[in-house]
Amino acid sequence: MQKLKKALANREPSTHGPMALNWFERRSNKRRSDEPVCYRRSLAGEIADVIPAGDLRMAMNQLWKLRLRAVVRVALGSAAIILLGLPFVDPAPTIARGLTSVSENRSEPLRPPLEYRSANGVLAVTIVAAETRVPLGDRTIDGSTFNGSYAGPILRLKPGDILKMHFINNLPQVTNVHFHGLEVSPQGHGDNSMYMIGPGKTWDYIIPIPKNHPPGVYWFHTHGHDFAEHQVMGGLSGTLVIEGFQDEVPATKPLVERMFALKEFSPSGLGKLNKVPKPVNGMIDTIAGQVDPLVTMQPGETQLWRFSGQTANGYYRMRLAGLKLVEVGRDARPILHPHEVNEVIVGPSERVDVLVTAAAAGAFHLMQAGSATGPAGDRFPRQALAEVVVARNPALPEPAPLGPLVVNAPDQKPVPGDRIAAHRLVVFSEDPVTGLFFINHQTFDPMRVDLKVPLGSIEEWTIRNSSQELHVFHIHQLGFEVLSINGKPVPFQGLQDTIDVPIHGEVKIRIPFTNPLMVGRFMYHCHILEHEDKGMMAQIEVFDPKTGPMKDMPGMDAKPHAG
Ligand SMILES: [Cu+2]
Repeated sequence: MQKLKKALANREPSTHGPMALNWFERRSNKRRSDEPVCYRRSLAGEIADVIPAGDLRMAMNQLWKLRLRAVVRVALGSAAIILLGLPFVDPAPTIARGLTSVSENRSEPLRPPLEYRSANGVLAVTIVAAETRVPLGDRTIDGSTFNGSYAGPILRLKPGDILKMHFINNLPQVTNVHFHGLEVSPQGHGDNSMYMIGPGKTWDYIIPIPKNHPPGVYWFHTHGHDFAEHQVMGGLSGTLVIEGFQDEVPATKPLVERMFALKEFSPSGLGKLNKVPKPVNGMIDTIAGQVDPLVTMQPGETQLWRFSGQTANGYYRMRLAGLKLVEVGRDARPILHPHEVNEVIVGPSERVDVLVTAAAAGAFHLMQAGSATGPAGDRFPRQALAEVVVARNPALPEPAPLGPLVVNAPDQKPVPGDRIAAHRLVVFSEDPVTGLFFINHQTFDPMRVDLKVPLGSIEEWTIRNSSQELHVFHIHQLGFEVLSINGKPVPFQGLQDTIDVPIHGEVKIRIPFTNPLMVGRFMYHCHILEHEDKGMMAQIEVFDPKTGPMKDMPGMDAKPHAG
C-alpha cells in the first residue's frame, strides 16, 4: 500500500474530466499564481469568463460523493502497473523544451499535407477509415485515421462544386462522417449524421456546395453517439476548405497559408488510446499531425495560419512570444474587424484564422500555454506545439509587406431581429454522480425529436450552462449570430457555428432557420465529445411549412419538446 501511495503521489496530475479531478488535486488543493487559466473572449475582445484552474472546492464536494469509483479505478490501474512492472509513460516529452537556435533545432519540418482538390466542379475522393499505428513524437500510438493520415486529409472545394466521397469503413466498429459547419442538406446521402456505416461497409456522401456558400475552413469527423470521443481522439477527422476567404480578405492572397489541424491524444499506460480517454498518463497535443514540428518564416513575412480545433475535448490556448498575431477569421468566416491578440484560444470544433507576422530573424516557440475548463472540467498542460524559425531563405523572394487589412464579406450580415418566431431556453447540465450530461434535463435519444421548427423562422435561443465546467454549443447545418454573453451585448463580427458557454453563465444567439437546404433532422449539442457521448445532444427537425413535419418512425415521439 505504501508503494501504491508513493506511486500515486509521483504521478502527473490528471488533466481531464470530472473523474480526473482525482487524488492528486485533492492533495494539492491550493491555488498557485502560475496555474493555468482558461479565458474565453467574446469577439469584441472582452474576457467573458476566467476560470481559476486551481479552484477545486466544488470538485472536492463532488469527490466525496462519487470518487470511490474513480479512486478504485485509478488504484487498480496503478496497482496493475506496479505489479506488472509496467512503466509510467512520460506525460509530456516535449514540455517547455525551450528555444533552440536554427542549427540546434531538432524539430521535424512540417510534412506536406495529404490534400485533395476539386477539378471541373467535382471532388471525387475515396476515404478509408481504418485503425492505424501512428508515430507521434517519441511514441507510436494506436490511432484511427482517414486514408492513413493522422493530421487528416484536406479537402479543397470551391463554392458550386460537388463533393463525392466514397467512404469505406474498415474499422471494427460502426462510424460515419459529419461535415461540420457546412450549410447543406442533412438528408439522404448528404450531411446525414444519423446514418451509421457498419464495419466493412461503404457509403457515398454526395454534397453539393451551394454557389453562395460561405468560404472558409470547415472540417469533417465521425459523429457516432457513444463513441465520437474515442474515434475523433484516435484521429478520425480531416479539414475541408471552401476556397474564397482570400478574396474576402485580399491582403491574405499573397501569403503562405498553413492548415493547422489541432488534435490531442490521451494515451493509456501502454500508449494506446484510453477506452474512455482520461489521460492519467498525460496528453499529447499535436499540430498538423505532428509533435512540435518546425515551421519556417522569413523576416518581415506574414503567414495565414488556419487553426481548426479537431480535438475531442481539448482547448488549445496558444501563445507565440516575439511574433505579432492578428485574428482575421472565426468558424470559416472573416472577422469583420480583425484585431491583434496575445493568445489564440481554439476549443473543440472551433476554427480561428490568424495572421502571424515575424519581424526579425530568430527561433520562437508556439506554446500550448495550458488551459482548464473549470472545477468539474478538464486541464490541459503546457506543451510546445511548434518551433518557429525565422530566417532569410535566399531561394525565396523577399516577402512583401502585408497590404491594408480590408474585409470584403457582404454576406456577413447580422440576422434580422424584427420577426422572432420563438424564444427558447437550452440548458446544459450534468450529474457528477451518474456521469450523464443533459440538454433540458434529457440525454440524447435518436428516436426523439426535441424540437420542430418551420422553415423560414428566425428564433432566439438562450443557451444556459448550469454546471461547473465550460460547454461548447454547436448546431449543424447553419451559422448563427451571438447576441450576448452573460447579458453583455456582443458587437457583430460575423456568424459562427460554435460558441463557448461560460460556467453558470448564458449566451443568447439568433438563429436563421431560413435556408431551404436545411430541411430535415439534425443535431445540436455540446462539442466536447465526452459530454456529447454521455448525453448532451438533442435533435431538431426543420420542416417545410407547406408539407408539414416529417412522419415519425414507429416508436418516435411525435410531440415537439419546446425548450
Ligand atoms: Cu460540454
